[in-house]
This record gives sequence, structure tokens and C-alpha cells, in this order.
Amino acid sequence: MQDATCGIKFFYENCNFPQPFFPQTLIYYECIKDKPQQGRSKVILHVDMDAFFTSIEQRDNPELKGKPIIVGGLSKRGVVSAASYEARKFGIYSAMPIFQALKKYPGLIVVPVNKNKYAGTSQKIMKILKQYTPLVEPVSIDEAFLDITGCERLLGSHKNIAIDIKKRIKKELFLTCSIGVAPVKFLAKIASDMNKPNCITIIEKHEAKKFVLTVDIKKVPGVGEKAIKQMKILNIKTLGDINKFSLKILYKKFGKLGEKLFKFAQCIDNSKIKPKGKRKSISSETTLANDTVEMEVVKKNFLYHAQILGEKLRNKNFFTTNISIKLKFNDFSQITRQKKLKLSICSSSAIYKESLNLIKNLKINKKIRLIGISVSGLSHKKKPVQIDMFEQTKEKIDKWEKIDKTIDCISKKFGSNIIKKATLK
Ligand code: DCP
Ligand code: MG
Repeated sequence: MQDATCGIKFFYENCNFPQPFFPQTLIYYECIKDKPQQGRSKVILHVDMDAFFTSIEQRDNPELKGKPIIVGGLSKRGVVSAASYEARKFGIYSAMPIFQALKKYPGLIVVPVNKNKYAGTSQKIMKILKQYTPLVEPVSIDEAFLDITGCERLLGSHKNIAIDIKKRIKKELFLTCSIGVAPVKFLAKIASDMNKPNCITIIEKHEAKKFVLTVDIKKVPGVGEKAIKQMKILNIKTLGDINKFSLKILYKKFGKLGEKLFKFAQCIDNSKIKPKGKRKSISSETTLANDTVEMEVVKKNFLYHAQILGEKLRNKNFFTTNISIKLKFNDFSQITRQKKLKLSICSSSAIYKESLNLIKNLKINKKIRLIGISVSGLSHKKKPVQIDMFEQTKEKIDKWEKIDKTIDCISKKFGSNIIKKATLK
């Protein structure tokens, strides 16, 4: 099939998903008129797993195969984390409240979230990807960029590398993914999403500049709802439309995003692959079963999240220097507050105390539906002690850390629910 807009060719390959949802899988077919490369261009791959959480659940439970299922919190207030492609046929998507999803398809199967299982599978995927190049940048639990520039001699053409990655993930993990290949990062990401699920889409260097002009502005990474509204007013539908405006005007209207779009429209994206995939933050949040104005509920939730985050930090030998809290209200507005710490901490009690400090002066007059804490500024080094931070002396923090470490050891041995703060029982 010849793509009318940019001359990209596809051929069809059998796919593993049931009819009629995915009758065909698109795989790019080598460009016949491939020009010799002028200068050294990059070859970037973007790998994104298909319906990640639900595919894992369908893989592990044959009864769920081919059925409309979602993974999500089981409370009536929960939201859809992931929807199988069979469920998407009914208009069910991630982030949709579960009650709404059930209205769309009452026979929907709801599977509880099993984060550890998904994280474990994610690690296995990243391990496979790292066997192709050390330049792997994980960007979320189920996606990563790879820079395979110069790997062709050793591993074959970029098309073959992409096919091989798909085959290995399928053979070893029984899961499918979609891969985008392009000379720049943002295009590789757009390409991986173009023909989902279970596909490879390649945008060759010599076609990229022409192709970029056809890209729907809504599909461009970084363009959010607010920008889309403004784009509509300016009649910007594609990246090609961006070229009608000067950099000055774009910057005035959209700030840094405008500058980025100006470059994207010319197929310029200088962002590099950041292979370390260094963790920047860890967060934990819960949508409450019932909206609340009770500060006791907020505090109890903070205690719960502080325990989770503390344990995660200590497991990875991390310390945090930044704590932020998030409260979302029943009208879906939200507030966040954050504090940069003078000490680096990993103790759950210290995280808890800091989160309490952040809400101390807040006046809350709306019902709260979601409560969360996030820690960032992560490092393996402990910052040297400067001065005491609010009530937390170094001695106290050291004592808490010792208690936390003992609890971690017990939890590791006997399970994470065996020991809990009395208030959380
Ligand atoms: N996820 C989540 N909450 C969201 C979005 C996603 O918990 N609001 C989780 C569940 C997804 C996983 O992250 O399975 C990966 O997110 P993707 O956006 O890649 O979505 P999927 O992999 O589920 O589907 P797709 O095939 O569109 O990539
Ligand atoms: Mg995905």
C-alpha cells in the first residue's frame, strides 16, 4: 500500500490479535528508491508495548484473551489504568473513571493492578533492548528510545533490527509491541503510535522533511489540551501549518513549546538519547473511595504513601531532597505544594513529617478525591547535614532510618503487609 501523503510504503503481516479488531498489521517495506545517506544521520527507534498492563494480564490468564478487559483500581472511584484493544472498541480508554467504562460496556472485565508484575516485565524488556545498543532511554514503564546509529553493520538494516526486537519480545515475553523508526526522536515516537498495535513504521531520512508537514498537531509530543485550543484559533492543524508563523510569534503564543514546534516543523530535534534513564522522581497517590474534607483522612493517606515511597527509596539506595504533595478535588482542580529540603532523607517518617508540614497552612474548602506524595531530587549520596529542618533533628532522622531499615528487612522476609503503622491497620 502506498501512503498518499508521503510516499511511505507498507506491507501487511499476520498479526496475533483476534479479528475483527486488528485484521492487519502494518509493517514498513523497504523503500525502493532509498537514496545514499549524505552525512551521518541518526537512526532512532521508539519501542512502545501494546496495551501493556492488559496484555500481561491476558497473557497470564488465557480466559481473558480476546476479551474487553481493563486493568484498574477496584473501588467504585477507580480509573482505568489500561484498556485492552478489545475494550477500546467500546470507547474505553486509560484515565477514564471505571464506572463510566462499565456504562460503555457492562460486560467489561476489571482486573486489579499488579504493579510489581508490570515493573518486572518492564525490566525484562529493557534488558532485551540493551542487547542491541547501550544507548537505550526508558521513558516510561513500557516505552524506550534506542539510538541504533552505526549498528547496521553488526546487526543488519534498521528494519531488520526492529523486526528482530519484536520477535525477541514476542518469543521471550509473549507480548507484542509497536516500533517507530526515524532520524529524530520526536518522529520515532509519532511513528510507533501511527499503526498500533503490533507494527513497525519507518520514516526514512529522505522522506522525513516531507512527512513532518503532514503530522497532526495533536500527535506531537508535548502538545497538550491548552495548546490545542489555541492552535484551533490559529487554524493550526498540522506541523506544516506551523511554518506559516514566525519563530517570534510562536514563542510569544506558546513559549518554549512554540520554539520546539518551529524546529519540529523543519524536522529538527537535537535531543539526544539519555541512556542512564536516571530516575527523577517517585510518586504514590490514591483516588479515595469517598470524597473527603477530613484532615485525618489526608494524614492517614500521607502516612501510607510515605511508607511506600520510603521503602522504594531505601530499596534503591536513594535519598530525596524534594518532597511534593498533591490534592485533587471533586471538581477535578488540584493543588500541589513542594519543599526543597536541606537534608537528604530516605526515612518514611521524615517524608511523612514533611508532607504534613506542606499542608499545615492550607485552607481547604472543597472535597478531596485524590491524595498523593512525590519525591524528587534523587541521589545515591547523602547530602551533608547543615541545619535542623523544622522538628527533624539529624539524630531523629538517623533513628527513623534504622527503624525503617529493620521494617524493610521484616517485610522482605515475611511480605509487605506483615508490619504496618498502627494507624494504618
Ligand atoms: N497507564 C496508567 N495510567 C494512564 C496511562 C497508562 O496506569 N493514565 C499505564 C497502563 C498502560 C501503561 O501505563 O498499560 C503504558 O501506557 P501506554 O500509554 O503505552 O498505553 P498502553 O500500553 O496500555 O496502550 P498502547 O498500545 O496505546 O501503547
Ligand atoms: Mg504502550
